[in-house]
Amino acid sequence: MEKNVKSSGTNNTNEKSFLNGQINWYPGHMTKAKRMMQENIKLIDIVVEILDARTPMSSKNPDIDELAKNKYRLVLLNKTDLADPAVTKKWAEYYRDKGFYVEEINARSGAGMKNIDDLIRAACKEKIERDRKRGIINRPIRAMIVGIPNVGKSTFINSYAKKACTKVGNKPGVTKGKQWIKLGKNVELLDTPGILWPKFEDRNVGMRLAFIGSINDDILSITDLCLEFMKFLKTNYCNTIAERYNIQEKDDVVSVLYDVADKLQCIKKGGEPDVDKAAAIVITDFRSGKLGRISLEKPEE
Ligand SMILES: Nc1nc2c(ncn2[C@@H]2O[C@H](COP(=O)(O)OP(=O)(O)OP(=O)(O)O)[C@@H](O)[C@H]2O)c(=O)[nH]1
Ligand SMILES: [Mg+2]
Repeated sequence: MEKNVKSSGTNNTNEKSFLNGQINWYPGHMTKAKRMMQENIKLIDIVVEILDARTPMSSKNPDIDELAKNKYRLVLLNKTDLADPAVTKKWAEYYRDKGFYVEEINARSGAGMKNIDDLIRAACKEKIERDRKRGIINRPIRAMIVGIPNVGKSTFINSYAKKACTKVGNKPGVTKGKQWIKLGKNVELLDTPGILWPKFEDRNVGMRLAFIGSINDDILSITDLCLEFMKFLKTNYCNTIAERYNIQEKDDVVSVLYDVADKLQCIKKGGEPDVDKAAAIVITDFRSGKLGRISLEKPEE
């Protein structure tokens, strides 16, 4: 892949790279994951969908609405510690308006996690009521976690299960080999999350997913990715780079990246600035929250 800074920007190379990535991204895993989800979805009552709070639209796979039709739904906006709180509020409203139960969480710290049990029960209240009328009391609600790579599915499951983690083995009527994690208030969680393939016919969607690390970094050179990210910051969160790395704000992002390389003493053997290294640091800083709380998209866009 072309890694020359000079080739960056909105040229055709980038468009092509994204298209290639879309076609070649481990189709084997993808098919297997989708099959697993289709098989398991029959067994469950509620689909708990995890989205990245920084990109709650781009990190939502549209296939899930078809796969999960007739299921109760809970949308979790995860990694809220990394996202702009005011924007996250708007996203929560946006999905509530669409009829989903929604919670803002930080699966890593546990913030927002205490409501999950009650929300799942609220979302499934029809089923609980139906069961009750038939004299069935305390039949567990069965949930499956779904989401695109890296949104925090495993972290969520671990955090949720921490309180009352009892693995129950094969149960009658349940396909062999499935593990259910028994949780408080009669909720059982399938311990294998459904991995969804992110969709990005839209270049901006692919870009945002690359920023957050949900698609392979090598779909685009890290330097090109960083320059795109810096352009986004310039428009939406200006001065972020200048403040973080203590450099002058400039219009030309390539020049800014050189300044970052200089400031961070990213230098190649021959003494040339190592912009690739600087770019990787900027992206890592964003992903770990060191650039502040940044949302990549807003519902009104
Ligand atoms: N800052 C922050 N990081 C989180 C949060 N939740 C998860 N992470 C981190 O995000 C990364 C990915 O989390 P995982 O739980 O492995 O994500 P996953 O969806 O299971 O990923 P795959 O198994 O690859 O599909 C890890 O480094 C987690 O520590 C959160 O709420 N805030
Ligand atoms: Mg995982």
